Amino acid sequence: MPITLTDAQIKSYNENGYLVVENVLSGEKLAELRRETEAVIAGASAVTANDDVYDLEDSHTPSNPRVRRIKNPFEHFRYFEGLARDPDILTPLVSLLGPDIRFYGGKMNMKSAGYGAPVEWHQDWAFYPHTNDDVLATGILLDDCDESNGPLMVMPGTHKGPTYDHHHEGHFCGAMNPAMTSLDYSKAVPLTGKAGSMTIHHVRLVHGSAMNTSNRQRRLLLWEYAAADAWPLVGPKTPAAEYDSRIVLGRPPAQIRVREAPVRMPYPPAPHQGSIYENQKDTGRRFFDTFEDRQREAG
Ligand SMILES: O=C(O)CCC(=O)C(=O)O
Repeated sequence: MPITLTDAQIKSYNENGYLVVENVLSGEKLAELRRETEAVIAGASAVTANDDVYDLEDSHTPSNPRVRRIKNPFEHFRYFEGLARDPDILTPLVSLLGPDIRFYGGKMNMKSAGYGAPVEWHQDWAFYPHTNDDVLATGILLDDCDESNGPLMVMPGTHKGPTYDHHHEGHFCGAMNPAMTSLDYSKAVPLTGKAGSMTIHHVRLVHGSAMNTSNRQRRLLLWEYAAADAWPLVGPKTPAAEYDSRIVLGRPPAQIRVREAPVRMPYPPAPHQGSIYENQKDTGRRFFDTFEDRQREAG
């Protein structure tokens, strides 16, 4: 049975900007997600450079495939297209977004054991502001996730605060400058849980994640959803004519809803356009250690 959020969970989401919901996918459904993911990853052995599907670690070679992200899996693979519409994922969102929900986009982020790359602090809103902020991202955990394999980390309550600058030297870089905010990052909460759990974070919530230092991988399927009457200000990521095909629950809206929220546009674009990993290459002010930093420190 799909899960409906409790009043306490809804209150907590509204106050803190995040939730972890347990047992959203289990048994054969979780096994199928893992199988389908592994089949896509196996395809990376034929690839030498980033393309429309694969974002590769710098150390990737076809004989030793290292995939950092599967880009837009719903566009390339029928199974993932169906999963974006799965009632087990959508039902808990109804109390947060309303009965009409549009799928905005998604990706699978992989953090391989021992070197999986960090993601610098950012707000998704800086990448894709909408006419209102009833927008969120869900994260299905494919693997048990604890503090050592690079969980998503969130800064509670920041979804009610400012939109931070995500630019560096005049270009969007998809990362905040941690030194330029008064946030106390020691208060970050790791979103840990068993495989099959689903994280939910508000589009304005500050979040990031550290390198995976464990000997276990951490795969996270991130799906982004919006209230159907929130219209993206950046794009179009999806051609307007196809937009209603992305309504995954309920109906397209008769009108778009505009509600005030602090917006910064992600322009001019990052010199390294592509995934967040590519964008953040230009940040020049890292918070999280990378594998290369650790190697340098080890001499
Ligand atoms: O994979 C992660 O740990 C964080 C990913 C993320 O925040 C993003 O891709 O926007």
